[in-house]
Parts: sequence; structure tokens; C-alpha cells
Amino acid sequence: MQDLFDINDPDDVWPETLGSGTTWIHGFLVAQAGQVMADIARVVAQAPYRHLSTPGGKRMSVAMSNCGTQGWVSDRAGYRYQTTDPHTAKPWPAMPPGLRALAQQAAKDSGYDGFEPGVCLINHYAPGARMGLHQDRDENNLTAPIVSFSLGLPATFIWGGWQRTGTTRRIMLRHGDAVVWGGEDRLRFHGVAPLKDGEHALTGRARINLTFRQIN
Ligand SMILES: O=C(O)CCC(=O)C(=O)O
Ligand SMILES: [Mn+2]
Repeated sequence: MQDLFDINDPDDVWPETLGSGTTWIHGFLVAQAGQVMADIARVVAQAPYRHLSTPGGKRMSVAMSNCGTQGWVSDRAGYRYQTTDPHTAKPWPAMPPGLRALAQQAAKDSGYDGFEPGVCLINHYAPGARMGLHQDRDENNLTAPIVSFSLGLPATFIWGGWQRTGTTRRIMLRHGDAVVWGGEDRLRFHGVAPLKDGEHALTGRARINLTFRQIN
């Protein structure tokens, strides 16, 4: 019998609602993943992945870079967006137009027309890397959604409520999945459980996550 669903078939893209403002688009960028990885390789050649410190001085397990007009950074002075990469003192690499268009398409498909992402934060998870529960609230514009793309190894995404404590839902984000959250869900707490080891044909022993943010 033929499988009803083939994870490698680029036609297998389907939306699932996670909340009134949140859409999980399974398989959204499977077909474009090779191009997206090539775009990311060019960005991180100019602005290498690095482990930032939290304001409290802890080293983050996720390694990060950015592209766009600004980039998200963290150090002893706090969390913020800034126009230059603190490691190179140069402007962040421009956001590749294909990446930007893909993020706008995901937003539109989720009911958010007119999304203008200025920043793409690039997260690199090696096995064991995780991201604690947090809200994305460093953006000046909280009316625009967050668009998240996942590539490579699968990860457990923790989807919470509007308080740090309380019930959470765990979903497995796979290669090519997009999640778009906005509206009343824009400030939900979320995080990522420690990445399980594995090997992915495109990313190797890693998961890459991109979050597109409209900061103004
Ligand atoms: O890696 C993910 O799926 C989420 C990343 C995230 O929440 C962030 O970068 O703020
Ligand atoms: Mn986040």
C-alpha cells in the first residue's frame, strides 16, 4: 500500500492551526531548502555563528547570526537589535531577497498580509543545544507576526501561554516546517528542548532555525 503522506514530497504542504493567531505550515519550505541553505551559507561566511552571552553572563547553547538591516544581539548590557555585527563591527549582511520573499509568503498564507521583515535571526542548534522559554518582545512593532523556518534535524518546540508558568504544548518541528505567530499569540512564551543527536542530509548534525522579524 502506498503511504498517504510522503515527507520527501514537496507537494505535501499543509497548515495546522495552533491558536487564533498561529499557523504551523508543515513542509512549507521543503522544496526551497537547498536554496535557503545556500543563502544562509553566504550570510554566515560574512557574519559567522557565535555563542552570545545572556545579560546574566551565561553562554547560550545556540549559536547565532543575523541578516537584514539590523541584528539581534545579547551581552551584559542586555538584549537589543543593532545595525552592526559586534564581532566584525560591519553592517549585518543584507537579507537575501529569496529568503525575504519566502517569509512574506508564509505570513500571507497565514493571514498576515504586508509583512515587512527587517531582520532574520539565524539560530544554529548542535546536539544538546536548547532555548529556554521566552517571549519575542525586543521588537518595536508587536503587531507584525514572527515567521519561523526550521531546517535539518527535528526539534521539540515548546509552545506556552502568556505567562512563563502554566501549561505548554510540545510539537515536533521538522525540516521545512514554518510557524507563523501574531495577533493575540504574538507574545506567547516559547522555547526549544535540547536537540537530539542525528544526521540530516542537508544540515549534518544540526538544526537551523530562522526567525523573521519586523522590528519597526
Ligand atoms: O528555534 C526555534 O524554533 C525558535 C527560536 C526562537 O524562539 C528565537 O530565536 O527567538
Ligand atoms: Mn523566540
